[in-house]
Amino acid sequence: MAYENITTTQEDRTHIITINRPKQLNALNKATIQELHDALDKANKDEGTRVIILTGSGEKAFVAGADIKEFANYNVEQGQELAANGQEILFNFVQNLPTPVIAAVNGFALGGGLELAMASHIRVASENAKLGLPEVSLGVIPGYGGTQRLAQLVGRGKAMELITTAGMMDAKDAQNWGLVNHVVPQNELMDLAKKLAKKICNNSGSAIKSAIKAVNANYVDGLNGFNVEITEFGNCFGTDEFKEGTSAFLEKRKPDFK
Ligand code: DAK
Repeated sequence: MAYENITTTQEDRTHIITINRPKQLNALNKATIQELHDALDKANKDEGTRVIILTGSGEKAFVAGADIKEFANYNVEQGQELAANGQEILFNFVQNLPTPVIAAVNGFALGGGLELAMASHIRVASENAKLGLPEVSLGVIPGYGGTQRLAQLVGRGKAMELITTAGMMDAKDAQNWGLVNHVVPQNELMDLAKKLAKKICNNSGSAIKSAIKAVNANYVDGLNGFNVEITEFGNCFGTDEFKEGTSAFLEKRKPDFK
């Protein structure tokens, strides 16, 4: 599939998706959101892919937000429709993807960019990263899940401060607040993301899929996360990977998860 706004590469079992609109600091327009959906869907369905890394091209930005030029003229209906559509095809889609997604935040992650990073399962950042939800400075609010996910990650008080001041956190602050897991110099960022990906690849894909479902269940209205955990835990016992994992342990060898 030919993409105009992203590039994709496969390294062993890790699929790397790079948002590639450097002149616009990788801002997300509708076409980019659709391409990201298509690429993530394809990678998730590819049996040779176990982890996905999302990053931005260049050294300045992961994603500097939704494309302001594109949404500047939307009306109320278009705003609601596009927020709902974007949440479904990209942001909720990423959060619920059975294949783990690591966001390698290589610079500005603002607005929709931070929302994309927050929807990802793991976030790592370069030292120059700046993260924020500046939407209220434009007269809108975060529309791709940011009001919910930021509060879940850093707590309601800090989320309120960051959103209402339209401020930016530097990478170290973001790490201290639990918004990103690790901070490294920019030239080490992809190596770190790939190292984490490699560790994930050594484990059972079916168990990871169940774990993602169970963790996410806490954030779904009407679902009891503990009950989902019990169901998913039980399901693991019916998988070949459980048999392989336990046999490998008992036979004192490394498991070979296909
Ligand atoms: N959209 C479009 N173009 C952008 C952009 C953006 N978000 N961010 C940067 N650019 C473009 C700039 O216009 C500039 O283009 P040229 O003028 O060269 O043509 C180029 O990227 C370089 O940017 P700067 O010259 O501004 O670079 P600086 O180093 O001076 O500043 C910056 C970097 C990241 C601090 C600054 O560019 C900036 O403040 N960018 C905007 C950040 C921002 O406010 N992002 C949007 C957050 S709001 C919706 C759902 C969700 C949303 C909206 C609608 N619907 C469902 C309808 C979410 C909204 C947001 O994400």
